[in-house]
Amino acid sequence: ATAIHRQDYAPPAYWIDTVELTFDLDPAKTRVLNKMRLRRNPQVPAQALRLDGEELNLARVLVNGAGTSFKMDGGQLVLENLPEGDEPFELEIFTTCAPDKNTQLSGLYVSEGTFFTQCEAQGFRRITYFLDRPDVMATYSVLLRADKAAYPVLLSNGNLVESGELEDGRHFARWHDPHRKPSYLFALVAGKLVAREQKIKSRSGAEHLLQVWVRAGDLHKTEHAMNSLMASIAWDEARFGLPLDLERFMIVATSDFNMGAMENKGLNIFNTKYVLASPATATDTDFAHIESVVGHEYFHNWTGNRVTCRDWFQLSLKEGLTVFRDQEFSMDMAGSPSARAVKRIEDVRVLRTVQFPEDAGPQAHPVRPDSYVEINNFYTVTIYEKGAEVVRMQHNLVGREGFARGMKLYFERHDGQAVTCDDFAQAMADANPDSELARRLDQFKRWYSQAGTPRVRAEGSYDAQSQIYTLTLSQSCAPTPGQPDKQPFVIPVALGLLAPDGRALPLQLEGEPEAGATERTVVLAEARQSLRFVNVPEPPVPSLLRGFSAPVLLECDYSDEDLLLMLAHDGDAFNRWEAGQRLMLRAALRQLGADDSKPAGPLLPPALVEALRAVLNHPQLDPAFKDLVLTVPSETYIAEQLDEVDPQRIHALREAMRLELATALRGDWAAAWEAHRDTGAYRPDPLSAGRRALAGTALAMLCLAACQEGDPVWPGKAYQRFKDAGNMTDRFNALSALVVCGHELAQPALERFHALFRGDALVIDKWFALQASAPDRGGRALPAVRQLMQHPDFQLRNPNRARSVVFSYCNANPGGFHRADGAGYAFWAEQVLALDALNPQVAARLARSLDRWARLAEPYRAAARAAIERVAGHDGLSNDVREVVTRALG
Ligand code: HT7
Ligand code: ZN
Repeated sequence: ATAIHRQDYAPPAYWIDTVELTFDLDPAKTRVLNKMRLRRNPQVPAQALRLDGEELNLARVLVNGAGTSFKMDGGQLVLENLPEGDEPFELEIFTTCAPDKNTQLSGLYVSEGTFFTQCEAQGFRRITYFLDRPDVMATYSVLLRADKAAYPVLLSNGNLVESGELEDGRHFARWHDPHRKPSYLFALVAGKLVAREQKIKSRSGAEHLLQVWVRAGDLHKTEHAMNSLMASIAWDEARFGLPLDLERFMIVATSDFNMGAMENKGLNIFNTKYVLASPATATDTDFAHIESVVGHEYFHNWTGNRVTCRDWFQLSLKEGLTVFRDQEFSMDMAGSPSARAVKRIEDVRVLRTVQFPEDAGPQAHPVRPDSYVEINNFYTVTIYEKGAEVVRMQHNLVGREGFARGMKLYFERHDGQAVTCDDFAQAMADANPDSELARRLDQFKRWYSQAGTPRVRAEGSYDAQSQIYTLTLSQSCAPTPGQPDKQPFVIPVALGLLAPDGRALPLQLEGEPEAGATERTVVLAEARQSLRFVNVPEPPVPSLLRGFSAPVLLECDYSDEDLLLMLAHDGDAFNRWEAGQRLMLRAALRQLGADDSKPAGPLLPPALVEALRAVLNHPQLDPAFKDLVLTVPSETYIAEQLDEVDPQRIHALREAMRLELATALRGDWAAAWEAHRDTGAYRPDPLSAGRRALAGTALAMLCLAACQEGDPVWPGKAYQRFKDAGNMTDRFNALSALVVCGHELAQPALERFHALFRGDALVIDKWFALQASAPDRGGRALPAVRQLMQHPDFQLRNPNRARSVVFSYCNANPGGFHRADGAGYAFWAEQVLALDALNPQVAARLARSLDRWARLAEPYRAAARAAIERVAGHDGLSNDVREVVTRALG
């Protein structure tokens, strides 16, 4: 397969104005009639029409009603004898496809007897021949015909125009979407479904019908999704003035889906995981994810659908912006400043533990990539999460009002168009001509073109006599594949200065007439820059990169005392949390740097333990925030700080640190459990979710300490909690506490859990995932995983189930996966190949588990390399997996 390059972009040779699709739906052989009106693009030299197609059976091609000659070339349907001139012409194409054979879940497929489509990025070409690229936008009319008993509900984009009966027990529905759209936003659904409905009025007084479609037994689990949709609609109108532009907005849930959800115009299709929730079956995390994914897909209606991408290199134009919008939505919904900070910390944790490693490894790519082989491999954390950070920095540089102005201009200029990341940044800058963004736009755009995480180094010096504090900031960025040299980035650094007693000092830069606020954002744009703060009465501690104002690695030689001061007093909740993380990380790295793997004394310094105790017992702090502060940095995050990684050593060390925290704070954990265990009637709001999270961590810590000492009391309490919990969060936390500490009550609890929730696929996914990520205990994880795969409920072809077992083991169980005998890696290779035969997109995601193999210490490194080579050497590998392993081997 050949790479596609951004620089080769050329506009299409033809435009497609209208598309009339007729489907005769049949799982084994669906007939598709595609009638299009096309015209030549006068801006492009005359040439043949080349239509994309994949796994289609072509029956007939007519041009203006008459047969025509055509040829096939590399899967494309090529038409050379088309009418000349600028007049539109009609092209009719008859094809068939086999939805029940479609295990890739791209194009038209069947899930539990219902037809679904997934067209992003290039699935439409698996339904009919088409110019399957996002800059070709057309108006769609769709006629669906199917057996009425088997497929009573027939849905497509837009408005229902007509429906009725046909002969032989069949029926039809005709849909028309008034909005022009690219093919990747086309959708249809046909099957036995029921809907929760809600009528709403928007600010303008327009009425809309909202529907959430699910299988009959799931209707009672759709209230939260519907509430989330209504909240999303209200939020987008209030914050950005963007109304719902459709009479009908539908969400449909399927249990077979490659990703989270899809923003098809007016007919969003969701993984059931992000729709279905009841207090008895879904955790607080599930509820929060549903709110943010429903929001994300809804927000795409403007950022993605009304204004779409010119080509797939611009994917972050819609994804980065829409992630930024869903993050802001969740923060605004969370309400309190502390709940906002918790959300920000959670988002940054994902960025640092998943995106930073991607940006430092063999798959590193810019937010706007320069080339790809398989576009599905580029739905990455860099495009999504780093892309959102790039939008957030623009927001920080122009301010909240300025950002709203920029959005308004963006839609004024580009509504109905397919555009580029440059167009977005230009609109932001033009709407804010006096901003730092406008002044430095070209340089700022390096965030789109240069891969890698910049490293910012901060050095401070205080002169008591002049009362001047000088802060020197410098930046660098390591080479990434294909980009050996990096130019300086524009880095907004939000900062404050803390006095030795923790007070926030007013900030006055040299040359300014008077002191201003206690926080400000400075812009680092050179390789090295110095700032001189005047009238600083005492040597300050700099609180830098507040709220994680830029996606960089910050290095500063803080003393332990500085960090303890920030942990106790920093006015910025993010940096307060960050100080605790730095202290724990420092303790971990100290031990990893020691020759002896057995620590002489405690791993966590007593002052840190006391500081963490103070946070845990603090009367004012939010429980969710406490829970985050008391969580030891992840193994991936610790590993990222090292040049050579011994995963077993890191795992053992982190477990030892957790045990120390569990035993040293035993009484405090018990008090926290008592104080937070009851949250009253279940509500998924951030405050009560935070209380449950802290109670869950407390219980886990207490079980850990107890199991270590053979004390049966806390495991007994956990088992009791597991049995009588009133909601899934408490029940699952108790179950997990037993499994993680390895108590004998874990087994009966697991059996009981399965019996209670048998038949509820999403809950059984949790049951599988918990066991697949359970501690290794002398090599037991891998055999346990193999056994789970023999369970009658296991099936590899269902992506959620594959993720719950195979991905959980390979990505969320480092102690079990990184075996010295290489058996974990051999299992990975086996599963990548097995999945590749069914679903290359999902296989390619699993293939990413060994991205960072080259940094592993021996014997892991050689074994990992051998496993990757085994996959790479396999005949008939998909483009998806081949691209990943080729990059991995470099
Ligand atoms: N825009 C959607 C992307 C998506 C997708 C991409 C490739 C293959 C399958 C897929 N399902 C959904 C999801 C989103 O970001 O909103
Ligand atoms: Zn998206």
